[in-house]
Amino acid sequence: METEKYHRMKDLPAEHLLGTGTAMCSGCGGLEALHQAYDVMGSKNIFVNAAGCMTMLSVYPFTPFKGSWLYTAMASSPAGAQGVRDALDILIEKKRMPESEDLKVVTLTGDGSASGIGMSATSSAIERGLDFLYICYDNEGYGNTGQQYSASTPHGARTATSKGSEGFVGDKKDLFAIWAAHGPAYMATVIGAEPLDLVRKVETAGKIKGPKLILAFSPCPTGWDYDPKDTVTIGKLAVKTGIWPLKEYVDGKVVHTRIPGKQRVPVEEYLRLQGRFRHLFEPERKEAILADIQARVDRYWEGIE
Ligand SMILES: Cc1ncc(C[n+]2csc(CCOP(=O)(O)OP(=O)(O)O)c2C)c(N)n1
Ligand code: SF4
Ligand SMILES: [Mg+2]
Repeated sequence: METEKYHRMKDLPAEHLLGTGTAMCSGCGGLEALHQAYDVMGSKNIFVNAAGCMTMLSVYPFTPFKGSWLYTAMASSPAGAQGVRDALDILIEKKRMPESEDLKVVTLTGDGSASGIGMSATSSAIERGLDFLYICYDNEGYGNTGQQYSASTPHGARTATSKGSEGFVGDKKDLFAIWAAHGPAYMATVIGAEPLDLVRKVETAGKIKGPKLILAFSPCPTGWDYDPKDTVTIGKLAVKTGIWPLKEYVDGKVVHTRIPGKQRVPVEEYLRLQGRFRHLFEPERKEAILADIQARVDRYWEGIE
C-alpha cells in the first residue's frame, strides 16, 4: 500500500508533493520554507541534498520531489552539484539531450553543512562560478541528530551539547557575509513566515546564472522546544525583533527588504517563546545575557534603521 501511495504521488503536480507521506516533524519551519520555494521553482531541477533533516523527505526509492533528487554526505553537496551540472552540460554539448530539457541544479542543506563541514566545498564551487542554487535551511543546530550545537547556533541557546546555565557561549557564524566575500551572483535571506518576500527572492534567483544562496531561517519546534503551532508566530517575531534580517545581495550590494525601524520589538518576546532559551528567564532572569543578546541585535541595525 505504501508503495502504491508513493507511485500515485509521482502523478501529482509539484505543488501538492512536498510535505506528504514524509517523516518530518509537524510545524517544521525548514519544510515550510522549502515547500514555498518549491512551489515557485517547479519540477525542472535536480536536488542535491546533504545529510540532515530534509533527507528524511525521501523514502528510498521515492521522494516527494517531482524532479530528481540525489543524496550526498554532509560535506559534499556542492561537489555533487558540480558533477550534476557538468553531466548536464556534456549531454547538451554532445546533443544527447536537447537544451530545452536542461535542469537547474539545487543544493539543499542544513546550517551544519552550510556553515561548517560543507563550507570548503561551497567556497570552491562559488570560486568556480558554478551555476547552482544553494538553499540552506537554518535551524541553528544539528537537528537531525538531536540538536547539537552547530556553527550557526546563536549566543545563549541551549543545545544538546550546550547544557550549561548560560547555554551556548559564542557567535552565530555569518554565512551571508562569508558568501558575500566570495562575490556570488545572488543571495537572499528568507523565512517561511514571510511568504511574499520569500517567493519574490526565489523567483529572482531562478533568473540569474551562477552561484546563488537562499538562506532560510527555519524555526524548529523539536530542536527549539516550542509548540509546533507557534512556528509562524516565532518566524514573524524573528523578523520584527531584528534577529533575522531579511535582505538580498544584488550586484555586490546588500539591500534590506524589511527594516523593523522604530517598531522593532524587544528580542525577549522572541526568546521567551522557546524552551531553548528558558534558562535565561528561569529560575531567575539572566539580565546580563539578555542585555547582551539585545545589544548584538542593536549593533547589527546601527546605521541601517
Ligand atoms: C561527517 C558526518 N558527521 C556526522 C553525520 C551525522 N549527521 C547526519 S545529519 C547531521 C546533522 C546535520 O545538521 P544540519 O546540516 O544543520 O542539518 P539538520 O539536521 O539540522 O537538518 C549529522 C551530524 C554525518 N552524516 N556525516
Ligand atoms: S528537527 Fe526541526 S528542522 Fe528537523 S524536521 Fe524536525 S522541526 Fe524540521
Ligand atoms: Mg541544522
